[in-house]
Amino acid sequence: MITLALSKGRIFEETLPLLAAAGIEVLEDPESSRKLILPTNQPDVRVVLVRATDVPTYVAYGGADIGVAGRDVLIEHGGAGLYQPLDLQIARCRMSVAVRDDFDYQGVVQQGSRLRVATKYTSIARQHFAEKGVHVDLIKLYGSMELAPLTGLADAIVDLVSTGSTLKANRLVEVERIMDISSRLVVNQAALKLKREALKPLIDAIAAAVGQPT
Ligand code: PRT
Ligand code: MG
Repeated sequence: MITLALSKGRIFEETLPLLAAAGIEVLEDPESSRKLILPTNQPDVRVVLVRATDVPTYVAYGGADIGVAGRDVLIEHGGAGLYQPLDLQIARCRMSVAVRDDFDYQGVVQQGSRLRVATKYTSIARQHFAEKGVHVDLIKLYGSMELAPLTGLADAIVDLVSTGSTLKANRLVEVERIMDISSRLVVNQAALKLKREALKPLIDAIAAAVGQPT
């Protein structure tokens, strides 16, 4: 049995065509089913639904053999125990710094003042500002980062941006792009050896579907 960990929403939706290219069809829709384990048309392949941030944990500890996770999630997790053979180029967005449209970010950076930054992505934010030589107080949040600069909790946020409409709706502006983000295939290192006969053709078929050799 091969267990594939996916999160509901964009990652599930965008992984489906790649699975189809590998001959795998998920037999239930996670949006209407309450099941957390979904069967596929292949009796020896099943999908487990977990939170996006839990995918690396499931795969690293062998709760799933393989999974799909965003680069943001993988950097914050650290990636220990995971083999990352493929960038799937799905669920693309960017990690950016954003501030209120009336906040002088460049001024604060040039003066060398401390910056209060709210984010879910503390590792990425810490590294980014350390490289710039900007002193920051990081405030860890688990969601609705956009609210932090509007309420005075923070001067800036580090968050994912795709269309930019969430920032715009909250009168925030993107002042720096930190990195491009897409989702990757992650594989449990032990499973890759023990279940190689089943996993290798699956990884190869997905690689062919995204146009990358393995
Ligand atoms: O939503 P939930 O709390 O259940 O979990 P999650 O946010 O971790 O999962 P999900 O499914 O929302 O995101 C899974 C992965 O998709 C992330 O880890 C990213 O790698 C990737 N991804 C791609 C995104 C976005 N685009 C994205 N736009 N993840 C989140 N967003 C959010 C962003 O945080 C912001 O709140 O969408 C908002 C901005 O979108 P725009 O279009 O208004 O700019
Ligand atoms: Mg989300």
